[in-house]
Amino acid sequence: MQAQNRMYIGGEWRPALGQDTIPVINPADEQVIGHVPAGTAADVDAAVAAARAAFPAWAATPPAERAARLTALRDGLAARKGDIAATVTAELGAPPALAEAVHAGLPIVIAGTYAELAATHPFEEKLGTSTVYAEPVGVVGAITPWNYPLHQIVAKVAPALAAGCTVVLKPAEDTPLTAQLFAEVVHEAGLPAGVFNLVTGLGPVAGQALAGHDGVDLVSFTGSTAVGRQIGAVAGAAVKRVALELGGKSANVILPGADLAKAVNVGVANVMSNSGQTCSAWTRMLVHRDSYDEAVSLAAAAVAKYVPGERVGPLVNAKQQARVRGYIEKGVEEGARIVAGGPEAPLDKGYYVSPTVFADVTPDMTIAQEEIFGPVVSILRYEDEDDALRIANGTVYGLAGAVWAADPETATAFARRMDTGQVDINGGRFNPLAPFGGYKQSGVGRELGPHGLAEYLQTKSLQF
Ligand code: TXE
Repeated sequence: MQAQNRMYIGGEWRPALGQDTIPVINPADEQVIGHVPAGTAADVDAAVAAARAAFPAWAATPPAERAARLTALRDGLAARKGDIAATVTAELGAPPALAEAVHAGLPIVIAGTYAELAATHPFEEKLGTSTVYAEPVGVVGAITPWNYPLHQIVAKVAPALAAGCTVVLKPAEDTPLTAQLFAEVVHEAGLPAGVFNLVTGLGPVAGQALAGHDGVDLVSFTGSTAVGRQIGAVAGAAVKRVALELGGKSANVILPGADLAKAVNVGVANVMSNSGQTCSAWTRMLVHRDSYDEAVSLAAAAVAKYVPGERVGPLVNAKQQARVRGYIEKGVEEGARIVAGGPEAPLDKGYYVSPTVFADVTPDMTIAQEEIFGPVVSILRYEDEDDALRIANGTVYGLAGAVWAADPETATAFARRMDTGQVDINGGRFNPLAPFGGYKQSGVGRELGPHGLAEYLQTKSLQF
């Protein structure tokens, strides 16, 4: 990759203002694969200045022209799909098939939806005697995590650009190479200078400088609840727009009459995907007491197919590996029963964790309450539907979930009572237009589709 020691600011690759760099490590073999600049507050200032300078012209660019640039961006991502997948595999450790299909494939679809929405969204509408304009909020500070390196970027940048906003991105320090590749594609897509800017760096330095910057009108953050809280507080004090996409502890509710084998297999696959590093993962499996033992056996058999180093990649870094192993130890300490996996690392090299299934998990246990962010499924027993609902809703989170039942009506009725932002019914099907985001402490705001676009718009009404 050509640009590793540079940042993309004002339409060009510039050297960083400071000297420090951050090593990028392949978590599958712990080898250093590159270095990127550790951006400082001065780099953030330069990027925000470039985004501010570019804002008026981009905001005034007709939506059809913004749509054309987004189509070029989508096509550019599609043309570089192989490079993207290889880069995500190198810096996140994602197995190649997952990297190709999800890490590279999904953002292409999302960019495409925003190319279309930019062209079709009603940026001007009549309401009674008023004309209401949907105008871009301004300069966006986007701070993204490492778990889906490109998706997290595109889910913020594409709607921001569609709306007419300009962006400064601070990607996660673990996965900056994918962000650099994205900036190359932006450049090739012919976006005007300053519309998109990239500053790599550490969260508490570059991230904090961006989140608190006076020249930023909206901060869109995805990451931990702890950092989200800080960013929300800073944005609140500055009366600035903020979107927070935080953790989850989603329930996979298997109601009596559901196809148990399918619900368990799909449920286990959902958690194992991306080594469990997915905020919407269905980490709590809720099973009726009459089917409980059968579900536990099915889950243990299902997880055996997820071999570390083959179908399951490592965790992103040593800290996350230690954290997840700590949660597994905590589960044992608090009395849950391991039916597969355990705290021992399965391989000598790389930040791997054994795919783990816990039975006899009760709702008050730490592993049933806190986000683990690893390949760990907890199976909880419920007595009746009300009990299942109480358990499903009994965490501080509310991001996603699943309901399985004999028919979609029964599942839908249950899902409507769940305090959560997205629910898959009898397996569901990914829809890139469906709003994604949290109830309760899972966050503020929505991503994807028209609801994701609305985050980057503000209305002005003219009365006649
Ligand atoms: O997140 P951080 P970490 C959860 C998950 C995981 C835990 C810790 O439970 O185990 O968070 O992960 C930037 N000001 N999720 O430590 O630190 C940072 O540089 C401004 C859920 O990696 O929140 C990175 O770009 N920015 C999640 C981003 O925030 C700061 C995805 C996320 O890093 C900052 C990832 C600061 N003070 C983790 N400190 C999801 N919702 O999908 C850090 N950052």
